[in-house]
Amino acid sequence: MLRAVLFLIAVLIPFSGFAQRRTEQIVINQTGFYPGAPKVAAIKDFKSDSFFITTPDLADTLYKGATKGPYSAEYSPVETLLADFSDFNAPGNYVLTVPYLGYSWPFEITSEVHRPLAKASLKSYYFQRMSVPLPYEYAGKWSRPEGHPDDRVMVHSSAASDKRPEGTIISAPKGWYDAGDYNKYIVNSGITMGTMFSAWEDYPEYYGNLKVNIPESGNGLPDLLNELLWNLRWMLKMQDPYDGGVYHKLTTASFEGRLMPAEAVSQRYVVQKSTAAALNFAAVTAQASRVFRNFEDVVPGLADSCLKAAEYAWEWARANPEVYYRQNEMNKLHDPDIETGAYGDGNVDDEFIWAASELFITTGDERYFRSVNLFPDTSMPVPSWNQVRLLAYYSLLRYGDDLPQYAAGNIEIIKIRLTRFADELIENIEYQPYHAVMGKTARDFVWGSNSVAANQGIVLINAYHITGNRNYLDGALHNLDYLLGRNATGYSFVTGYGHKTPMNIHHRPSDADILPQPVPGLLAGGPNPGQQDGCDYPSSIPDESFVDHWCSYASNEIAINWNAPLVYLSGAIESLQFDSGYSD
Ligand code: 9MR
Repeated sequence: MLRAVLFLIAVLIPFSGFAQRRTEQIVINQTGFYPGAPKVAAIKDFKSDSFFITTPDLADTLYKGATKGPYSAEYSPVETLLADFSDFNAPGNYVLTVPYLGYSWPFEITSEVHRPLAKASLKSYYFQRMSVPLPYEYAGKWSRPEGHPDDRVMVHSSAASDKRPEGTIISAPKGWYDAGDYNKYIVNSGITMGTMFSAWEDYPEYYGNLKVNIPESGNGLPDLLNELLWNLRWMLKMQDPYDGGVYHKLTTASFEGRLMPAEAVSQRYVVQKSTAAALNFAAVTAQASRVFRNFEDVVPGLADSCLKAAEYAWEWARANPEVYYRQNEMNKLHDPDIETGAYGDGNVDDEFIWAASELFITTGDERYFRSVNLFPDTSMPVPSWNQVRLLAYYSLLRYGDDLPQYAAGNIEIIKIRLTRFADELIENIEYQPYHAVMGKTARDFVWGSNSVAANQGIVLINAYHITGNRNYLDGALHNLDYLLGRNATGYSFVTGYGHKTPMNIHHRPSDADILPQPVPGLLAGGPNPGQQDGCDYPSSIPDESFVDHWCSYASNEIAINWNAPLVYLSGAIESLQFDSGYSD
């Protein structure tokens, strides 16, 4: 029946013609769309009243639409037209053509269209594992020998204590490489773990069934939790058992060269304890405790040890509320100098809020709730490694109905403010050049801007949970479309997903191995007009400040805290596709 209808349409619409070459001026989600979801492409710097959806061989024209626009952002001279074909919902493979301009990358319309991405973005963490070989069975052509056993880590002089003097050797194996570099940072593990534990807590049914072919698959824990456990095991080792404090990071003194993990063997150190590290650690282990409580048969005792660790770190942070990690100052006092990522956060109010909230939810202990001011101001800051207040709000919302009555007023305030913020985010997106929340302001384009897009998506999904209003979910999906190609660069920013994807990503194993294809499922940092790497960029316009080159660690690196909201966004949308009508 469907075929017959398509044939009829094909006959009725005259051939679009004049579009015999692929053009990069049409930017579109290069993977595809759900049948019942919004579907939009952007056409850069070209005038046309109409557009067409055709089969990839251009033989059959199935849909004709009128363009809208032009639209532009205040920070860019580029004008776009928007091609909205949301009411075309026949499953299949297509291209979008514009007369006299050309046709787009092919894309698919199908239900479960983002399932491969949901899996790959999670599987990317397996590829970041250290202290274990990645055999062919799980890693395919990206298999590699073990790197970084981290069983002989030295206590740096900045971290020395009576019980653990400088030079003490400790063991802190496992964990994930933070990014394109080979170090592990507690602060950045915090938001990463919190975001992915939240994916579990919000969508247990979906993740309960999502298998990504890792060694632990089928052991009684869902793969998402198996993967999180790999990093949690490392994090637990970063706590000083003698005082509860947590080392800020485990690192080499300088970044390693362009080597495979097994070849990068410089001495590793744990450095200075910090309040930010203790609080990130406390939040993560408190959340882990309640999550693993439900899997006592598979990981006996883990929930208890996590909670003990969380409370111990919390006490340390309360006793040491202003121990900041200031690398330059530290280097004046201690040797060797440490030059790797600092993740130095000069304000830990939000970390206190997050840790207190997770501890409160897990223990029900009113003390935690009373220990912080949940609302230092009325803003709803989009999460980043140094701003985790919303992670607290998300968890409080999730457990709102189970919390004591005295918390109810605050949960109401969070609902109101988060929904208001979501309204601001989606306001006028239909007039934006790429029809996305991302990029409404130039301020979105920071180092790791793609994680801003993904985290805005999570804000909107929370607003959808609160209200059931599909406009918020649509906004989240539009930001996913942005990440997958409907943006000013025309890149789908996820390695291996889409047609024009980063091939020279700043990721040491992908660079140092002999394969042309980078490890799949990794999100590039994204456009960043700061251009702090000093590389040669094609443009200085904020939304075009991206270059697919190894040199560009400020726009083309990967990082666990950027991939995590992509895991959440793709998994959440996949999980919500049926309720929202996307898959119909
Ligand atoms: O994501 C971090 C970004 O917000 C900072 O501006 C930047 C410079 O300090 O560092 C980024 O984090 C890097 C970290 O320091 C080391 N590992 C790679 C991270 C991603 O570039």
